[in-house]
Formats: sequence, C-alpha cells, structure tokens
Amino acid sequence: MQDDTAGDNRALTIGSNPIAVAAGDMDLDSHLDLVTANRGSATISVPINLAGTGFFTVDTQDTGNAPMDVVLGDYNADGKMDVAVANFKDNTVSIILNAQ
Ligand SMILES: [Ca+2]
Ligand SMILES: [Ca+2]
Repeated sequence: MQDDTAGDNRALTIGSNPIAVAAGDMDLDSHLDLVTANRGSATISVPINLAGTGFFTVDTQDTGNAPMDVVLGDYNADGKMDVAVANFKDNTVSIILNAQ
C-alpha cells in the first residue's frame, strides 16, 4: 500500500500521468473503489478501498497506448465490475474483465 496521509487529504501513488478516474465497487465488498486511466504508463490503476477505511491497495493492469478515460460496468454479466478503457493513440477500447 502506498498512502501519503496529510490530515484528511490522501495521495495514492499510481501509474504515470493519470488523466481520468472512476468509482465503483470492484471487489464486491460494498465499499467504493477507484479506477484511474494512466496515460503515460499505458495502464489502469485499481485502488481497492480496504474495508471502507479510505486506505487503498493499488493493483495495475495494462491497457492500449495512451489510455484517456475509463467506464465501469459489468460487460460479461457475471456480477463483477469490468472496465472499458479508451486508448487514444491506438484507436481502440480495452475491455478488462474483473479488473481488481
Ligand atoms: Ca470495494
Ligand atoms: Ca464482469
């Protein structure tokens, strides 16, 4: 876990040049987690909220080139949240199933 705490303002270290962030319950524990599009590192980061404490563990997944936005949804209807990623330089969308 990488978590710099200063009062109530916390900064998570994630991939390079994050440009978009979305919130959803990625691990189905009823607490909101985050997903970021990291343009510079061609990744998404998935900070998982530890039991709703506001402290996060961060997982990373590869995407296409220059991810610019993320949209969360259950695209394969298995009850688990997935991530669609718009890859600006590839003209593609990555679908990352069960991204956590
Ligand atoms: Ca969660
Ligand atoms: Ca799913």
